[in-house]
Amino acid sequence: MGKKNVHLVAMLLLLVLFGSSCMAQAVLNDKQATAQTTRLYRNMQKLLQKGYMFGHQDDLAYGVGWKYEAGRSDVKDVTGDYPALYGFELGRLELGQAANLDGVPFDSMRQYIKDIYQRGGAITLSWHFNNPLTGKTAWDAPPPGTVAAILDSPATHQVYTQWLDKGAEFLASLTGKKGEPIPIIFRIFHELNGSWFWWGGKNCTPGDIKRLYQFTETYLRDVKHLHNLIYAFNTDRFSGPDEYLERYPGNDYVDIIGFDIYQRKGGVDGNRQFIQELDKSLTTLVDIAQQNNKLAALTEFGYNGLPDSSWWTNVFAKGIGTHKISYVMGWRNAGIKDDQHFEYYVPYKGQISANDFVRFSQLPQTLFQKEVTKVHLYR
Ligand code: BMA
Repeated sequence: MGKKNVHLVAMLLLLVLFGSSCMAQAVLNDKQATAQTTRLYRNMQKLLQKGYMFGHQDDLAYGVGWKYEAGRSDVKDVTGDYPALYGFELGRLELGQAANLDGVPFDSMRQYIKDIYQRGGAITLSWHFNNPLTGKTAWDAPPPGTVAAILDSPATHQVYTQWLDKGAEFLASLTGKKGEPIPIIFRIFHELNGSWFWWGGKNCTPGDIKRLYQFTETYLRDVKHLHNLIYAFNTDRFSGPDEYLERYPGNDYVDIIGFDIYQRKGGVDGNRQFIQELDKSLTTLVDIAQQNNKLAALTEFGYNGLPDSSWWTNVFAKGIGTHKISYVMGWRNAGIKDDQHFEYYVPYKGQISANDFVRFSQLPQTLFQKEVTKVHLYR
């Protein structure tokens, strides 16, 4: 190759490299996002090269057989480290109640969130808010029309915005040592392709839920001036890209895309099917994320009661494989609930999958608190 050609090839290579790194750079939609929020999002993107953060819902509030013990966590009891990401739930905040629908006091939640931020963990919030048309719970889906009523009926609209005001007040109270707002991955209207919540599936039209998503985000950002929110759009399990995108409010409203999935069938077949479904769905998700410059995440997962002693490394980690996702979040360790049903998705000390969970936590691609503290998510 002549000298000229070498230069030409080198320039082309630089262009390709520069071009692809530019394309890969996802940017938050909120142009006024706080410095810490922008940094968290950027650092989450960088972390994709290392692996995925492990998250757990209500991790610090309670676990199997215990409640509200300072510093305790089932994840830490088993692995010696906290999760890297922590989920909390806002349901009943809209009613002005002191505790959420699972009994977690909002004052404690605020303190957990401050402590987590202080040690460099990431926080995500969901909101099973009541039905503003019927006044019943989030699961009160029929009659259809709640979403349309929020958009079009002044009375329902007012109830809804008053609820958002209460949410905004709590969100604004989440501040760091210097008064800076703590960044929150906000997972509103979760599982919106399923029909079990008033905002999902056949309980509203895709057009209406998109409008409500857009309205809600615009209201929180421009009327309530919240600039610490990273919006995570998420469906439940889905059949393919068409179903996934049917209710997508648009690239200008979404920063992270994810889905929720639970394993319900056990045994060799159940495991195989779960690995295949995870792999297939993550392939689609990460494709969509790359095409739209978004981050991908497994926003909620679980296998209730963890009856398989090698589930973490043999099933879950295999399903995730090498897909480039930012985090995975296990749902809550409620233990035995008031209705006598048990519910937990992360092992407690002595649980049969506990040893395997330790092995899982030691895989190079799984990130827990100590690892993310080192990289300074907010710096
Ligand atoms: C569900 C269950 C319920 C809980 C609700 C909201 O998946 O865990 O027990 O009340 O989430 O957190």
